[in-house]
Amino acid sequence: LRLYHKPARNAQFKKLTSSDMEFFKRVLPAETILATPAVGGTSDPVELEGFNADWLNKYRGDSQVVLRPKTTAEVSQILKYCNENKIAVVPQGGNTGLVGGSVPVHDEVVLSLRNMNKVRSFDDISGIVTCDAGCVLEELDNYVGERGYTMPLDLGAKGSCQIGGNVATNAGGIRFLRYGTLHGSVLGLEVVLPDGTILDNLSTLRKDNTGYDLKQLFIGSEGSLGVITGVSITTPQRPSAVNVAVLGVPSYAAVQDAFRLARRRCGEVLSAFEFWDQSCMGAVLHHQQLKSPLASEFPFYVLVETSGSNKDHDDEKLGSLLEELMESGTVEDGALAQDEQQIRRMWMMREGIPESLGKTGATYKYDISIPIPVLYDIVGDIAGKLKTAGLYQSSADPVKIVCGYGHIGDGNLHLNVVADKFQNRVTEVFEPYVYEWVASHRGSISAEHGVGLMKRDYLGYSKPKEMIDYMRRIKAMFDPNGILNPYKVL
Ligand code: FAD
Ligand code: 2HG
Ligand code: ZN
Repeated sequence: LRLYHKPARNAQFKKLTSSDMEFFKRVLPAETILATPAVGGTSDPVELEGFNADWLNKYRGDSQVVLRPKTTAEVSQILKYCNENKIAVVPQGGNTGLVGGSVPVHDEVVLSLRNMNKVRSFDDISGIVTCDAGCVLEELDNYVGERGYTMPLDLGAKGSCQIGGNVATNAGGIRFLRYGTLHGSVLGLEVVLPDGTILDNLSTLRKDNTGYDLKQLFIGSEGSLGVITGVSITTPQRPSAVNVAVLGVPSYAAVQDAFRLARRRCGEVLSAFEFWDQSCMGAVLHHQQLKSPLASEFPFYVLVETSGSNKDHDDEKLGSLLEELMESGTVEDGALAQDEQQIRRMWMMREGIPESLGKTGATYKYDISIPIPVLYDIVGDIAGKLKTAGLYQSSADPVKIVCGYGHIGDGNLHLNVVADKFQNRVTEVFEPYVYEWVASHRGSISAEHGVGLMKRDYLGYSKPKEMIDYMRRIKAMFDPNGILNPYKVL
């Protein structure tokens, strides 16, 4: 059984010895080290399980040591030592990544940022926050929220993912439509390189054209170039008026029409436009114990959110959009949230999808960017292929759900296939077919989740050889011994 292709251990990496452990004990407080008896420690291997297994329960490493430094200086000492001794290291944030990038492949040391979780400064006038990389996204959002601001990104994993992990994956999420990419909102980074050098670029300047913008290289580098220890990021004003509506839509063409009209009518206050299909809805209602706000089922659902500063103005705009959509038949039913609790429930109907599919079975995830008009075609295409292969016809078949959802406004589809377990006969139906399909539309095989281990062998479907060669050169320049997150990305 092959869950995923696991590259062989690189024999050039050192296996940990007691002298390595002694070094770690010298530079780190005892309570920040987890080490199993296999390397002379006393931790129960079960304690390390959470650091070795990913959120999907698909990728699994065999690390015997987890280091949880509290300061940038400690990170620097650890990396310098590991680099000199060719000890492989996996930087880990909240371990919510979906491409097998955050867990070891073999016995790499896990360097967890969870003890670096302090806000360093906040500027009340500009809304710029500077913090440790291990701050949990939701906690940061609460912190800036109390001061009248909001984080420019939001995602279903907000309760566990860390800002450093978000930056390392260049996470997109549900506010991307409004606030754009982290390449724009991150103003500065503090990064420790494998040789221990601390790159202090924690700028809080909006404008700084003093040559190459090195921090951009680390945004989306997935722990392969350096360990991000500090982040400064600009945060927008927290909107005082938020409206959310869920719409029942008869076709994918109508989803696009609704998006076009939403932009036209609510452009300046539109803050999210998400969609999902009936298969997702079935799973989410069941597993989150929610009730649909709509009277019947629809092939597609859309969540529209407006965020602004004038409730009456936004109510009027969203209200007339909904009227127009209903009158034209673009939307067949709709519900507008009446209070905070209903807003949360409607968001749960969208954000609860990954977890609900995970509760249904082993979930294959494809996170793709494609021009919006053909984006959903792949879902029917894959369902058809699985049916033809005799894998998705009756309840006895291994495939339970084939569904699509995502950030339609950003041209980003999440194609998910849920099976009773991960298995070759299912995988072979859509890999590498999905990647070939994406390449034929000049799309991206990773819109927002990254490459990790899952897609490193498929990078060529989205990037020309010359670009991959330059990526390799950049990797070799920052990490000549290849100790940082080996086997991933490239
Ligand atoms: P981890 O999972 O721990 O790590 C991810 C990668 O970053 C790894 O390669 C790791 O080595 C590296 N890394 C982590 N921290 C650092 C650091 N400090 N320095 C250097 N490298 C580091 N993603 C989206 O883009 N949009 C979404 O809407 C979205 N929704 C999600 C919903 C759910 C329920 C889940 C489980 C995941 C979702 N994701 C989404 C995936 C997304 O990549 C992560 O949630 C998040 O950005 C990863 O942060 P993390 O702290 O958990 O990082
Ligand atoms: C989301 O948008 C996340 O919910 C997760 O990016 C998507 O699990 C997925 O496929
Ligand atoms: Zn997403």
